[in-house]
Amino acid sequence: MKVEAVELRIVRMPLRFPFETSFGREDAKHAVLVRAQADGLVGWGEVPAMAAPLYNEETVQTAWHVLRDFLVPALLGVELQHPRQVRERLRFVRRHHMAKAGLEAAVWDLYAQQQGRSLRELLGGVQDRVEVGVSLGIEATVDDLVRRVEGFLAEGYRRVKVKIRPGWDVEVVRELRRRFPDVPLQVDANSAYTLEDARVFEAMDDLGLLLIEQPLGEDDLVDHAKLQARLRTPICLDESIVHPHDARKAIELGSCRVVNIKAARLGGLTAAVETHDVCAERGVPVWCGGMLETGIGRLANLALASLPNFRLPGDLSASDRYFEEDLIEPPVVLEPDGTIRVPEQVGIGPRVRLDRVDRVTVRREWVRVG
Ligand code: SMG
Ligand code: MG
Repeated sequence: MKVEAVELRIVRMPLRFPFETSFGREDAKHAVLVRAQADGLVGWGEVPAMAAPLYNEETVQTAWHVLRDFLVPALLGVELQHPRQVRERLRFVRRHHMAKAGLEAAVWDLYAQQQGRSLRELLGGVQDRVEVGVSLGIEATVDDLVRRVEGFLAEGYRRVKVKIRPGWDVEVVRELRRRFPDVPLQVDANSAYTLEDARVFEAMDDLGLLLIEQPLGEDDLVDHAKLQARLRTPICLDESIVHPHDARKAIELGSCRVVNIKAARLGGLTAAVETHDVCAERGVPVWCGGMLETGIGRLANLALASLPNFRLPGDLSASDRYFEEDLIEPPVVLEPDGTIRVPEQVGIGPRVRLDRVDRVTVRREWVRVG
């Protein structure tokens, strides 16, 4: 298979509700969509970067630049036997994992269609539905947060994750635990603390949390190991794990007991599967993280989350958690048992509604051979 042409688009999708984390507030989801053509087929991938480099170093603009000027030209016209070869082909560009992941995802979708198979099958997925949870941003008041949690529980979500930051942590989580004594609950700090704040996490240690996600610096496996040694609650790393070998090192150091897997952060589905395997071999459970993806990225995440070592509910909510109208049809929906079905159709599954993509596109350009 040879990719003949790639269309890049920057899209901006208004969020139904603003989403606030320890690093800022978002009113819209920005992404780069990658539409790749080969042999009369079209494959889609998503770069779920943000408008600003707050979660990691990438933005939709950096992804646009790196895709347009380096990654896409390096892939066009190249004979590929399997999408796993994309990672090697793009290795000459350092980092820019989200940009790489978006392009690789489009090739996975193309290849799956060419083979007449689902992405789930190709990746080695074994579950036909995956357990999911909802991720909640920081709200104006604890009462507002409680009301939002009630709403999502009523919709059928079974696991709740809340964002924390200094000043919005122990008291908030304690109150949630008081109001929802049995709900599987976890927190995500997005690197907002240092080891000097260990008492914050010690104070949360008896609240029965599933895990504490990325409490400390993204580049700090050593202090995470020190913190984990002081806690019974598992630490889960997100931002720190950008390569499969980071997972191995974190596990060996004792920096975490659970790993969040995002193909976007790791540079693609190939690296995500490898990270899954590294963790599985060491008996460490993983779960699928999210970046408020549009349906395009969401479907790929679902396929990934069907691998056997995804043993905790993912940040994989239904399309209507974030969007009035998703880019795919049918949209991703929550089943009454709090799961989401993994598509069985070829490729990523549901079709992409180009008319809707057009409506949210703010920039587009074709990149072709020559
Ligand atoms: O996709 O439902 C989702 C969002 C999940 O909280 C989520 N993602 O650090 O895990 C994380 C955050 C990163 C994005 S915050 C804008
Ligand atoms: Mg996180």
